[in-house]
Amino acid sequence: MAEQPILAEKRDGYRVITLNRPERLNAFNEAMHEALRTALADAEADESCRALLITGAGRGFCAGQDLNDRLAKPGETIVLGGTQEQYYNPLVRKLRALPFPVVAAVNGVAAGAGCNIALACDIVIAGKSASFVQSFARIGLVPDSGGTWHLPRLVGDARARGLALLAEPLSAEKAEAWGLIWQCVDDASLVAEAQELCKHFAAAPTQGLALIKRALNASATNTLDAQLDLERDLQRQAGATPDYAEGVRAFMEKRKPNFNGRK
Ligand code: LHQ
Repeated sequence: MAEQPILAEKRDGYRVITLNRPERLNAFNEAMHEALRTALADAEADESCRALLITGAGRGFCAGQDLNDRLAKPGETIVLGGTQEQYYNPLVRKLRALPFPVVAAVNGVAAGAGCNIALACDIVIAGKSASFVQSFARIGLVPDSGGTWHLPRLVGDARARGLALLAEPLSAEKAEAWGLIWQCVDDASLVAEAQELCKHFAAAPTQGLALIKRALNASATNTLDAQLDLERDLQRQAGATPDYAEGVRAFMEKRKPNFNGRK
């Protein structure tokens, strides 16, 4: 039987999804997209899931689209766009909207859509040997999966243009220095560090964190006025959660809070 394209594990308070096509550096085919979509829906439906870790099997994180599925025969023109509509765009939207933090543990090269899927996660940590490549320009394509949106916002226009037009790999250390990712760590400690982050989130006020995600997602396109109104509305919702009451009580009583999470 063929290997499963996605490995999904349930841990205490969080889930781990491993992209699992290591012989192709975890490049996406349709089976992998379908399996990932199901795994994300399962995690969202499970109220005990308060964080998600996404990583890759083997030496790569994800090499984007499996190009074997997109090889034009001589004289043939391949029409692209459908895969974005059907798979990549809903995936990016889902990662941004999930009601808990998503941690990408980038264990090796993240190229093409694989790079931009990592950048759509809430926290990106990478091992020192990992790299980030906007490889699209090498094959005549345009960065997709939110790349042209996230890149300038993360690293500024000059660096976004350099990365997209030159398609050269950026080391994990430089990615951290440029603000493309949260943190670069030793390869040997990547898994442990990512798990620590997820354990932290699994004990955090999850509904509040989901509202933070909403506020930050909206801030990229909102005016200050609109964002102030949104903050007021989201704060009202956050203030109505049992976790807010518990957080303040715990602070006053000088003890660790015991948050409910998504309930
Ligand atoms: C691969 C791939 C791959 C198949 C490595 N496919 N086999 C959306 C919708 C529609 C159309 C197109 O695009 C998109 C979005 C996109 O993602 S477009 C961008 C697609 N990705 C790329 O262009 C990246 C292609 N890969 C590479 O440039 C290199 O493999 C990188 C820089 C990722 C890693 O280089 P190396 O570390 O030198 O590894 P390698 O090239 O030797 O790869 C290892 C194996 O993985 C190799 O197979 P082999 O049988 O020779 O061992 C590669 O053919 C295979 N592989 N990426 N995307």
